[in-house]
Amino acid sequence: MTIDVVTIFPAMVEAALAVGIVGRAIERGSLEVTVRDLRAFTADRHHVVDDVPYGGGPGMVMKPEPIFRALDVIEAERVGDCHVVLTSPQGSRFTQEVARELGQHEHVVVLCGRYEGIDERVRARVDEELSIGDYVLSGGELPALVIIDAVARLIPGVVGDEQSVAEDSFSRGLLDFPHYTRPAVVGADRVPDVLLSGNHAEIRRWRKRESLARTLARRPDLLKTATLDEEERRLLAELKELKELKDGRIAELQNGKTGQ
Ligand code: 4HQ
Repeated sequence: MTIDVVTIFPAMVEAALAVGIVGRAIERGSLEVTVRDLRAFTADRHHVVDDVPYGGGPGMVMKPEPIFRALDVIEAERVGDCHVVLTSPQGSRFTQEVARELGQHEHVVVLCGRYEGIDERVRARVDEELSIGDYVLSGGELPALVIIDAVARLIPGVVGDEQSVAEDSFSRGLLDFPHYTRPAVVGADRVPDVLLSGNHAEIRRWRKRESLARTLARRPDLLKTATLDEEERRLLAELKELKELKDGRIAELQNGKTGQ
């Protein structure tokens, strides 16, 4: 898979891509990323990439022609279809599922916006507009890096342990279970006995239960789409019943029914 990133801050993107799991993937050739400096596609002496907005108002808008020239060059270099992504708060939400879909494309181009945004006519050359979340960033570089990181992890061999990718919380649609390492005791805080028991069936069950309990407490929305096995469905039913009992008791206490 190849990814082209178009940005006015190539050094920022390159620095982040040089380290960690993504850095190693690129080194090994599991993933090819070319970072393109948008200013290299300007035609004027000062390499201007922005201009004032028609209609007035604050801020600047990214000029369309440098972006068009960058896309022309990339599409001429890459054999086959390029899937063009624009990062913007107006995009659809980038999720693990979208990461999986992006990974199916041979060539992906990520356009990083800056300033108030991009000239609307660029959208005609964009296949998919993606937002990494509902907050305002200064540019599309961090979203591009988020997208590349999530996509790279799904390429076979990029994450050392395939098992850990398959078990990653969002692969299973559930939140992760709690993790512990040595020492077994820190102050008064002990590692749960089951993890020291050596009973692997019990450990598996405990982890499933913890994953489900956390998801139910923190992200119940995820349970609508998670794929659960038989045991998980049973554990979830148990947890929901417990929660109902607990909520019932709290309501009773608040109504002053208990202890009277
Ligand atoms: N921006 N998810 C404005 C974002 C963003 C986001 C990127 C800020 C583009 C022009 N992009 N620029 N959130 O906030 O993707």
